[in-house]
Amino acid sequence: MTKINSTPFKDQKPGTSGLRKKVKHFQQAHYLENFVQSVFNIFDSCKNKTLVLGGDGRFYNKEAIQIILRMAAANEFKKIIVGQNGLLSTPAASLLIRKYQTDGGIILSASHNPGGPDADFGIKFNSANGGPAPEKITEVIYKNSLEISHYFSCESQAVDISKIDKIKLQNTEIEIIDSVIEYADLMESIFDFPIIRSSIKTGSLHLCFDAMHAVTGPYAKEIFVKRLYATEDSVINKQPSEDFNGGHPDPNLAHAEQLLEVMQSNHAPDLGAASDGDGDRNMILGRNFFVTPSDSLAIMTANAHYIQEYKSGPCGVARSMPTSRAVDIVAEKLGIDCYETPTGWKYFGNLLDANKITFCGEESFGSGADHIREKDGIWAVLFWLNLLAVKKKSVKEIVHNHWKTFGRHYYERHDFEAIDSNLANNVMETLNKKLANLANQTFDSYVVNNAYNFSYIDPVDNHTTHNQGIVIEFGTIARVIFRLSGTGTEGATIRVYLEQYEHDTELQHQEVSTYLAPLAKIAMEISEIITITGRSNASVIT
Ligand code: G16
Repeated sequence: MTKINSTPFKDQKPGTSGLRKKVKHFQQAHYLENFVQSVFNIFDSCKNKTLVLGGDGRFYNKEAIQIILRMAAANEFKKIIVGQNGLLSTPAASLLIRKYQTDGGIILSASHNPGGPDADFGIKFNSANGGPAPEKITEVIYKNSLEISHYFSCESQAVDISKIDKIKLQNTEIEIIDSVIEYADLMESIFDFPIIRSSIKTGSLHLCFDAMHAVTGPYAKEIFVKRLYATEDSVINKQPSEDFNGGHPDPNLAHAEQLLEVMQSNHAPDLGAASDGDGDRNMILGRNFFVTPSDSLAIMTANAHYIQEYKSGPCGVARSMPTSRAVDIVAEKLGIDCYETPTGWKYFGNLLDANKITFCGEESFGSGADHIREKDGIWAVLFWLNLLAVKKKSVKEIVHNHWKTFGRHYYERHDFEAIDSNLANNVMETLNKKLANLANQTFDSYVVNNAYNFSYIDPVDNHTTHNQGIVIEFGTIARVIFRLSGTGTEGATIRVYLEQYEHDTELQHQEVSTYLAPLAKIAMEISEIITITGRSNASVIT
């Protein structure tokens, strides 16, 4: 074991989902090591501790795994469970932490951000419940990173993680396991594979899944092709690549172009779906039809009883604050609780552990349930496949019927990316200053009835989180929300969320941007984004 002296980096505060920076930033001497030691230092002693380790396979994944294994051995961990070739989707890592009751796990991913030597890398710690470490732990990690003076490592040749095996590195056992099988088994235990398989075999259900050259390729092949008999070409972009084949592994209408083309063609399959870099996000499409993530959560909740595993209905649901309120209406009708949390999957962990919720979801293309403690892209696709196989209706019909019953929440997110941080902070400060005087002000025909900076008190442990975004409500019908992203790696990203409820079935089929245009104009006016940042348009609209 070698003790290596180091000095703190001041920028290792975990964001919405761990530490995300440019690869080159991580490659600075001692940078990754400092953060990893700061994680290890949350344990009084690492002896008798076991961790899961894996990542989405992006550039620097392989090197980082070797660095972490050497450090784990030097810190005298009992055991590290590593995905073969260093690959684990985020949901699979969460499952393994829970299944093997480890003390947590380290996941290497920058999620939906691009990969490659000039792109992004990330690392996050998940706790023993399988979920992203809650704030009280990330705060300790950050504090450790500011006080660090040394880390431990050891001399060793690269550990061969290409084969299923058990190896000793000093006194630490390294177990290399299949990255896919146990996750696929879990999915098979939740969903009705025979009914999905039979619909696929008889040709009444066709799927196109876009793995976006990211980690889900091998999972999709095992589950959709091998176990559910979908044709080989039902999974596209299935070969994981270190730079996602030059693409942006973000499953949305802006980045999943090939899938979109398939779903708009004359022979489009019944369900189109995509996942992101690390497999926790999902996008659901019907033939020439997009399902917003917020609607997807509401529809899952309303239709849970069609899926055997959830036949008695969810015990409760949760959504992040900027996610549309579509699920709230369903929850009210079902008579179950609906929680509103800050953005970040970590805030769902306590609610899931306390059995207060079964499903949770976010506008940022994330949905999941109580089977693990991460959002789960393939789980969501299987949910929809199972639903289509049972209901024998198209995606579009299911969504339209949902709107007819519950009303439609028109929804759009406008991202202003890579803004100078000072200017972005200026926008948020301007909004904060205006909050006190916004109530009762009229913009067009919209009257503000409430304006606030969102705070959250965790109902399980009473931990309070402040400053989670500015919300401006126009009655119960419409909202605009502003917050700074916590996942970007370049300057700051301002997210503007627009939402408006439409109960009139005659008005539920308008073009989204047109319908929301008046609200978008008001959001620009109140926030002064254009004047302050000099940007007249959002970089991406989803
Ligand atoms: C992460 C978090 C999500 C969050 C998303 C966007 O997802 O786990 O909870 O909604 O980032 O966060 P922000 O708006 O702060 O950029 P992922 O898939 O990137 O890990």
